[in-house]
Amino acid sequence: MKITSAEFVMSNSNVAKCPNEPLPEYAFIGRSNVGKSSLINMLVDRKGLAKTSGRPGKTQLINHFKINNNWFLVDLPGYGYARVSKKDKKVFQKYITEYFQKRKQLVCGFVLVDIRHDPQPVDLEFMEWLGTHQIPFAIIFTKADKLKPAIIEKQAGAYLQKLLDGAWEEVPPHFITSSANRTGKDELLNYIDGINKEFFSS
Ligand SMILES: Nc1nc2c(ncn2[C@@H]2O[C@H](COP(=O)(O)OP(=O)(O)O)[C@@H](O)[C@H]2O)c(=O)[nH]1
Ligand SMILES: [Mg+2]
Repeated sequence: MKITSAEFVMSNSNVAKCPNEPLPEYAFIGRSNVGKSSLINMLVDRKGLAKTSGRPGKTQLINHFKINNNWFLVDLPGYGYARVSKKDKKVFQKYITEYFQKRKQLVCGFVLVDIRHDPQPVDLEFMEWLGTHQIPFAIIFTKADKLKPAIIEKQAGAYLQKLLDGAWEEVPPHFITSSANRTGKDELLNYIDGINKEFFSS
């Protein structure tokens, strides 16, 4: 798929106020600094479209970008737990769970994980939460440029094997990417293109 246009539409923390056009939407989620904003910029070839930062983000907003006038990419802030003081129970931040539960246009969530790291509890719990709520998602391994080529597939394979050793019966679709050297761009855009075609033909 060729990207012909990419524009920022709006930021907000209220799911009800997100764009109401019936267009397919893809959301990027993961811990702060995993590379969500960089990946969006890399995919659409627009440096600085999504704000990137060396420091974990402070703003908690849902950012919509309209691509090719036909579908949306959504940049979310890093997730983490919000403590429910009463029972001291850990839950995900409200705007994130609301977004994933209420957003009808969402066709796929992309859960980003740093390819250098072993599975982290917060990522595993979020994937489990998505599974429980039957929200389709794929895993995107980021920062592949930080590993030697021979190690990349091995590290991704080990990560997926740990999912299989845990609660998952099969591994979700997954992609190996690097925003720094543009690895995985065509694969991801093809994947999105396929889902878009299904969306518009149904
Ligand atoms: N080496 C390398 N660094 C990256 C890559 N993607 C993001 N970064 C760096 O990681 C930091 C966080 O990136 P950002 O996109 O803001 O992460 P976000 O918080 O998940 O949106 C920045 O310093 C980026 O330059 C990548 O593919 N390779
Ligand atoms: Mg970001």
